[in-house]
Amino acid sequence: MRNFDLSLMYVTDDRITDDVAFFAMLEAALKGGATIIQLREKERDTLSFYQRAMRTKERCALYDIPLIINDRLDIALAVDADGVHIGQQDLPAGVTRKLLGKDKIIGLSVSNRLQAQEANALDVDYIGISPIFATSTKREDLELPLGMEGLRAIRKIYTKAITSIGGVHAGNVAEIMRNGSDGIAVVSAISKADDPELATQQLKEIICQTGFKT
Ligand code: TZP
Ligand code: MG
Repeated sequence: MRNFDLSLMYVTDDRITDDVAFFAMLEAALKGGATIIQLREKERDTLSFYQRAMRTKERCALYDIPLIINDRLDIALAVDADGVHIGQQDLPAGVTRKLLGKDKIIGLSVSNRLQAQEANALDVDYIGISPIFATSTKREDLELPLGMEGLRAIRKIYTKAITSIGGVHAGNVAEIMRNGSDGIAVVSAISKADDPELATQQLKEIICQTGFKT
């Protein structure tokens, strides 16, 4: 599983604590055409994170969509997820690769050009530009938005796949794709939409129109 479609990542919303609402939202994203799911739970204890991850994996498997786990390598291993998404302060990429194995997906957040340069030497599958635009969804440890200029610069530096996260919505997806991103990753553009399935479909349509590469 290192061949995957990064074009439309739904990053789950950790403000949705209720399981019924959480899984309804996940289903909407899957039905709407999300190509990869990232389970991100910042407040949850280990047991309930694990339980949510198990159920999320079952749902993703029904749609043949990969599931990656934010930050928590132990949870990814425990549920045999398709991969992990790590930040600059998590376990180093090399250690993560060693523990996770060669067939799993590893994504790494980068917030500047130097980190993108360094990522070229790492055995990761994609980087996530974090953040591309300002967002109120993630407040802790968030660097300055890189914007289109930062994205273009990183596109020239980094040789593998790039996704962009932070303040991404239907109104700015096209320019993100045109400026060199291979995909987008969103929380609120799906989870805060009036109709999350429709919102996912609309994001996907714009991505397809701007010609995503797998
Ligand atoms: N990492 C960088 S920005 C962000 C994360 C998890 C939050 C993105 O949320 P939204 O609602 O899509 O701006
Ligand atoms: Mg992280």
